[in-house]
Amino acid sequence: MNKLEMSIIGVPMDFGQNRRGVDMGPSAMRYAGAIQRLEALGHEVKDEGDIAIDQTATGDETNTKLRNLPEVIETSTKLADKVSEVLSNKRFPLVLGGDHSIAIGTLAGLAKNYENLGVIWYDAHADMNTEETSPSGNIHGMPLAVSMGLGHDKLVNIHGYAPKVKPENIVIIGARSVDPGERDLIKEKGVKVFTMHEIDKLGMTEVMNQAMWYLRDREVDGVHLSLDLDGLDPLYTPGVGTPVPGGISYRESHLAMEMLASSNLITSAEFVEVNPILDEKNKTADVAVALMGSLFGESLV
Ligand code: EXY
Ligand code: MN
Ligand code: MN
Ligand code: MN
Repeated sequence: MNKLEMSIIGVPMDFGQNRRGVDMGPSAMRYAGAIQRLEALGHEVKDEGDIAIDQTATGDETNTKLRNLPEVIETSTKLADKVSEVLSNKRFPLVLGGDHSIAIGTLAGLAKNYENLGVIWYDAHADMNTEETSPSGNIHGMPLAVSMGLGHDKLVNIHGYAPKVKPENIVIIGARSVDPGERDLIKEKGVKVFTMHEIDKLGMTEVMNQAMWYLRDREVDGVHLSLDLDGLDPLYTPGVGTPVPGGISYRESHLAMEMLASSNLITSAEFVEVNPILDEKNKTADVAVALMGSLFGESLV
């Protein structure tokens, strides 16, 4: 694994959903030793600090179809600028969430710098709702739809362009809780999905090989890993806002990260939905940091 010049960006964001506490995810992952773990692997790590979010804000209670829309727009805009700045400094962006709505900003900051960006979405969910299809109005269930150019125009056009990602360049791994509207969109747009059924049937090695070859065949010039800790089974990562039983195991996740490390495909990453308030001690942040170790070469040394 090449030694990277990495920039860590914290996004203490909980406005994309309604479980308070996930704004403390970045601190929890720093406390779990994220920086030290990556430095121990020989990477040069710069902590860029946190995106400024007004934690005294109570959010926009009026719009129940797009909860806290102004706060999500503001944070996504700031994050997109920061990610783009990190890329312009030729550094590797590692984003620590915060709820999964932050991916709207991450992908907005990334995509403009690539011709054909690929995305691996490691998640129990498809995060592909729009205001019309969402059962909750929580924007953390919408980032993939938004990044494909579907949804509220102020979200879709963050950083001044749209879409960010082509549907055929997206691979979802670990899905087991997908809403009807998301199913329709996945079929209509031809998004590649490896649900838990495929992982059970094929095994993680085969799923990861198929996922990586799929993206190579798409001739992507970069791959963003968006890892939602609720992709793992809640036995391993209980500190998440929307846990779904029957998830990916701890070792399957390390294998997936180790295979990505060997591939040298990943050009940016984010780890999201760590909520220390819902956690057992700091277990979920500890798992996130352990997976970062495998993603950035730990098991190959
Ligand atoms: N699909 C449900 C919704 O849209 O409300 C649940 C979304 C959970 C999203 C988490 C971040 O992955
Ligand atoms: Mn908060
Ligand atoms: Mn998610
Ligand atoms: Mn999820």
